Amino acid sequence: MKATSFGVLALTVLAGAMSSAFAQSGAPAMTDAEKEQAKKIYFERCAGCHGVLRKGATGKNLEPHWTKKDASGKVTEGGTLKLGQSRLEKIIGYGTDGGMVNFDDILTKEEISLMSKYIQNTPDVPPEYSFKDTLDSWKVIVPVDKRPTKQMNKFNLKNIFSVTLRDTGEVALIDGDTKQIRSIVKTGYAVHISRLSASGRYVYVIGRDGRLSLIDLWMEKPAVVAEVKIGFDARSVDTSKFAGFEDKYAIAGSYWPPQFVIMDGDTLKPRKVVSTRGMTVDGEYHPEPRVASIVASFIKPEWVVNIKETGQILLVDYSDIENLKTTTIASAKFLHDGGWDASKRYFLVAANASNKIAAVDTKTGKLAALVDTAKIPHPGRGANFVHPQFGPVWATGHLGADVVTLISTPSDDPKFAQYKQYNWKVVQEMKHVPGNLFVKTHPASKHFWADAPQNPDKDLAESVAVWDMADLSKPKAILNVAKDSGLPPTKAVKRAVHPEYSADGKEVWISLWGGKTDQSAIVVYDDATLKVKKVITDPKMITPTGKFNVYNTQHDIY
Ligand code: DHE
Repeated sequence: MKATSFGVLALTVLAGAMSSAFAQSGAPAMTDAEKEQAKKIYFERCAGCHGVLRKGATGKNLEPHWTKKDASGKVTEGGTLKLGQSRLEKIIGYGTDGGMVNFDDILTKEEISLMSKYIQNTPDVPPEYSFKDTLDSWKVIVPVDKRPTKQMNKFNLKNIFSVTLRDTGEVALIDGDTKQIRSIVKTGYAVHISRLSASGRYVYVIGRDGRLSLIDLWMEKPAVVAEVKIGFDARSVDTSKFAGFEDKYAIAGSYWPPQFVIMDGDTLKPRKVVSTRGMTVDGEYHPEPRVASIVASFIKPEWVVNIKETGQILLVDYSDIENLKTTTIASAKFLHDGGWDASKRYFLVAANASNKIAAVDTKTGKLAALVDTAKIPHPGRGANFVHPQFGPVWATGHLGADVVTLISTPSDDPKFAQYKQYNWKVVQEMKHVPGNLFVKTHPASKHFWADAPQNPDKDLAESVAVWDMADLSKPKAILNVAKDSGLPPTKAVKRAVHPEYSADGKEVWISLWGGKTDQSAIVVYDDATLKVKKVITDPKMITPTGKFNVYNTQHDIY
């Protein structure tokens, strides 16, 4: 906002058409319309990392006490320079070394200026979302007794991929055998993940807007059979997978309000809402402890629910949901994504602000280890393989460091007894590049894949690295996925993101995540030869990101 327009805005305030922003000493004034626009952009682009209340997690704290240069003349907050309009505009436009991406190719100059003003104003506290709100939003589109009693299509369901079409609010169900799109399903906004029921029949898809959609793969053309809105902002979902509870329950985690919802698995009828507000591992109250990753145990009727801001890992026992029992395990902040070790007894989750991986022993219900790693671990679900020198390892990549970390994991198999001495130690750091989000391998493969979509270098962001797990000292192969796709070059980065294996472990699918109006693609590689097998470029496939192979997701194979 230019200084000359300030007086005009002040008059508007007096006329009563302004937000309360002007009253917040020293914060740039905004009209109600500007504030509404900024609120929408903040939710879509910023809240995921910085939090609705802007207390910070993956991203920095953005509360006015240090975004705003106040009239008191105080220039630092805890030794850090207060930001102010022009510094904020630079950070939003060009990003930072600390992992903040540049928004100059996503937002206009005016939007960047608007957002810089918005975050110097006090955040609004959004409304709560009650059990009744959840229940009122619940819709069964096809009742259970009207659904097929057997598979009505001829697809090889095991090898279907549920693909997030991030900017269209859809998922594409792509046949892994033929590479044909079998169905495009309307879902919530910017879907985050798809997860499978224990039977592999139902796909659960959670939108960032909290809309959970249940897709029945047995229908002739798979479609949504039930829906519910579990909150305003969400990222995670899973189902009950323990013997006797298959397909019985679903659980979805919300960022705002900070809570999780337990539902019936086949209808999504809400059964229970549980708040996650409470004390951090440091003993401080946090008003917005968001639900990060959730995973279903195979060895107990339990979900592992990771609470980001408190650093508490909850083991939620669903054997009696009317009398819910929860074990709370203190780990470290801020919990984000994670996956099972090869035995599926230990769940390993990134505590990304502490540069640690927390491992929970789901058999004993105790913390097994807190392992120090390089900066900002981001495993996705991680990847398991048998290291030639150190035995079973679980791997994580890093957003903030140029390595892939290999951590030795315990095994009951006597053939691995010699490796016990390494358990829970970092046994190797493989050289990669910063900006990695996902790593992947498969029990049938000899290769290990890692992307780098957040790397500031365009070539690196458009490429993936592949190691030979039998000899990790061999130079890794770098595959430029954008070039391999044969698509015309674009100014916007086509981020190569999220390697995902086919059910048989013979192909690796990589999304090329370009601009909303650019042609995107999924590039399918032959895992043995590292040659391109197929480039899927259907015009309907807009901004593909996460891909979830039914069989691998159902059985947590990675
Ligand atoms: Fe994700 C997993 C949160 C940005 C693609 N992401 C997760 C999980 C969480 C999370 C909590 C674990 C879910 C689970 O296992 O139950 N992601 C967040 C954010 O808060 C963040 C940083 C910012 C935001 O606003 O959402 C964020 N994530 C992204 C993206 O920008 C990605 C790259 C593209 C997209 O589609 O939005 C992205 N996240 C993914 C994917 C997974 C994921 C593909 C699942 C990985 C898997 O293999 O299971």
